Amino acid sequence: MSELVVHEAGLTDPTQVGLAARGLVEMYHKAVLARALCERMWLLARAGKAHFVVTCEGHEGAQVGSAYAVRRGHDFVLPYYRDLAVVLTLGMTARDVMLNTLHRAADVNSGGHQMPAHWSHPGLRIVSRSSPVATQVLHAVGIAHAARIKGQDTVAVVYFGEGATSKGDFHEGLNWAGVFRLPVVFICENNGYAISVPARRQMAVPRVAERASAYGFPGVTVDGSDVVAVYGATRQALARARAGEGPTLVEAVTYRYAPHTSNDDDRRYRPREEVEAWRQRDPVQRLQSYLLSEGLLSAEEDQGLRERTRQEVEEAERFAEASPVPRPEDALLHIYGQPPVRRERAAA
Ligand SMILES: Cc1ncc(C[n+]2csc(CCOP(=O)(O)OP(=O)(O)O)c2C)c(N)n1
Ligand SMILES: [Mg+2]
Repeated sequence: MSELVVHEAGLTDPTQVGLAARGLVEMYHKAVLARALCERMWLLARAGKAHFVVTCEGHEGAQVGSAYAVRRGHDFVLPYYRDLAVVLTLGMTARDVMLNTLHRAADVNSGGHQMPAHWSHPGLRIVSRSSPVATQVLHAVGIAHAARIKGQDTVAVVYFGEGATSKGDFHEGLNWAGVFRLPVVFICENNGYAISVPARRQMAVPRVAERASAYGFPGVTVDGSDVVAVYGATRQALARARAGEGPTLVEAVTYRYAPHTSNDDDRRYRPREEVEAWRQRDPVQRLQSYLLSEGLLSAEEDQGLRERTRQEVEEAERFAEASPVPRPEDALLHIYGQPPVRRERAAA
């Protein structure tokens, strides 16, 4: 297991992981867009327009950094509900997110059928998940095994929180992937809490990454607020998987600033000082400072990017609000191969 390297200021040198300026600015745009969408989603929840929101503030470094390493539309990605910035980096748009948040019929994820934040997009190979935590780990291992049998060079990339690593599904999935050296990358976003339960009540080891050694493959821990470090670790894990060398467990240490979901009140289990301390290491601000100080983005360009992003979110919200809600008679669409016949009609 690697030691966690934390750069209190600045970022890992991007040239070490093959990242050029253009890539960094693209990542920054995705992170800024995710943050702006999150802020808007909370307002929509408070206004009663969105019945349930899950946001990712604080996780952008872990999410954008890892997703940027994926071969988009080629590798299969199984995100979890927290992964708004993952799906944006893979190619979902602000409109896609708003149609999902406002439960519209045109929602690409499920046409308003699934719970919000159950991300999926067939064209981008983003695979829908079930609500019970960690079940997507087994789906990813199955997809990776299928790729192996078919001789394809696709990798399955699966995301989950540290709370999910207490589930049997996690251990069964890692065990199988280790035994068959499958092309799968396990990405844990360790934010220290599973709703109100702190990590020390979930596991008796300090790092999730330690668990990989029990299944015969490497585990690495990276600073989740260093977008470049996360990219580098994920890129390496994907290369290993594609070369037939088997799985890797990547643990990105991060924090969520907001409550678990719009149904949670985190003031009951987290001191405000703790949240504030993590905000000082904000992944989006760190990337912004790096770009400005290295002259990769001027203050004017930064302002322009933020303004365009704000407009993108506003436009997406207006578009989704004007878009029709699903029709009641479509409630069973895509659920059964043969729609069930109502009992009284069947009896007649
Ligand atoms: C099997 C199961 N148990 C409980 C829940 C309720 N639940 C939803 S999210 C969650 C916390 C998961 O925490 P973690 O995996 O650390 O992810 P985070 O939300 O912190 O990103 C729980 C307990 C569930 N969905 N499935
Ligand atoms: Mg967690």
